[in-house]
Formats: sequence, structure tokens, C-alpha cells
Amino acid sequence: MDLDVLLQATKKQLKPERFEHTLRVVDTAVELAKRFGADPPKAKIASILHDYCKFWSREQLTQWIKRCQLPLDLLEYHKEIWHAPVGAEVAREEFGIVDEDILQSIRSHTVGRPGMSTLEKVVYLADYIEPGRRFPGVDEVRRLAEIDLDVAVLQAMDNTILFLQSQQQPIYPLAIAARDELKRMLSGKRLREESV
Ligand code: DGI
Ligand code: FE
Ligand code: FE
Repeated sequence: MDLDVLLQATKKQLKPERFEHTLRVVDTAVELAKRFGADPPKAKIASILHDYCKFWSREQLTQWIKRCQLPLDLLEYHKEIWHAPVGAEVAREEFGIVDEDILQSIRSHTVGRPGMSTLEKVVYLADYIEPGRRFPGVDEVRRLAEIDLDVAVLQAMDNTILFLQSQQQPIYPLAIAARDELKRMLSGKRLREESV
């Protein structure tokens, strides 16, 4: 895979600040991949393409969602979440990416999903903590990302869901399912550790 081709193609799709965000996600994801045992070259490819469709029109995204038989319930939620699943389809069709873990990492980078792989979590977290981000609570997630991938991802998901709820935004069901699965998994782990 020629990364320069992917980078140039992505650059053409994005406003300059958004492309700078993408470059910071790439660096952050590579660092996290090394730290938590994901494949850095795959983290790079997924990160370069993760926001490829960020500025596509409602019409273009809707067309891809229908043609690629993506879940139609997406259309009942905020347009902001559409660029992730469509991005995975573009990665496959236009750039010939077949690695399911890379495609899934692009697909789940906005809302997550239950059963995320290490690579998916790395890309999700890199998108949230890249050094240009200024969300309330992001420093705490950066600190957790030094130590534990699951705990950091859970905190990022929780922050996002709570923020969107405070804005009266509907939450896509997969986002809740992803957050709750991690929460259950981590509280189970804590109970097992306490009982030994
Ligand atoms: O594309 P980025 O800005 O780098 O980041 P992103 O893909 O994580 O998030 C894009 C937007 O999607 C962000 O403003 C928050 C929003 N979002 C994430 N999950 C949900 C959501 N919006 C709604 N309505 N529901 C969700 O579950
Ligand atoms: Fe995104
Ligand atoms: Fe992003």
C-alpha cells in the first residue's frame, strides 16, 4: 500500500485544518499501536482514511449508505456519524483495502461498537486524544491512555455520550452498546482482581 497516494487523496478531500487533524491522528495512533500491541502500519492506513468522507454532502453520503446496504437507521441520526461507515466502504472500493480490521477501524471510529479489536480501539482513542483536541476531560483520557487502553476508551466514550446528552442529541444505539460492554468487561475484571 502506497501511503503517499492515500495521503494525497485524503488531502484533496479535506480542509487544511482537518487534514492536519488527520496527520496528528496518524502519529498518535502509531504511538498507541506500539504501546498496546496493534499493528502500526495498519493503524497508519486506518488513520489516514478515517475522516476521508467528513465533508461529503448529505446526498452523497446517503447514496453510499443505500448502495452499500449500510444500516438505514443511520439516516435517522446526526449526519456527523455517517462519514465513518461510508469511509470504510470508500477505503474498500476506491483504495482496494481488504483488511477487515483496518476497514472496521475506519467504520467504528466515531461511535465505536461492542467487541472492538485493539486496532479499532487505538484509532478511536487516537481520534479523541490527538494533541489538537480540546474537549473538557481530554487530559484525563490522555493520562489514562498512558496506562490502559480499555479504561481510556471507556472514558472517551462516556465523555462523548454525556456531552451529546447534555446537548439533547440522540445517541446512536451502537455507541451505548459499545460503552456498556466495556463498562461490564472492566467491572468484571475489577471484581475478579479483588477476589484473588
Ligand atoms: O470526525 P471527527 O470530528 O474527528 O470525530 P468523530 O468522528 O469522533 O466525531 C464526529 C462527531 O460525531 C462528533 O461531533 C460527535 C458526533 N457523535 C459521535 N457519536 C454520536 C455523535 N452524534 C450523535 N448524534 N450520536 C452519536 O452517537
Ligand atoms: Fe471522524
Ligand atoms: Fe477524526
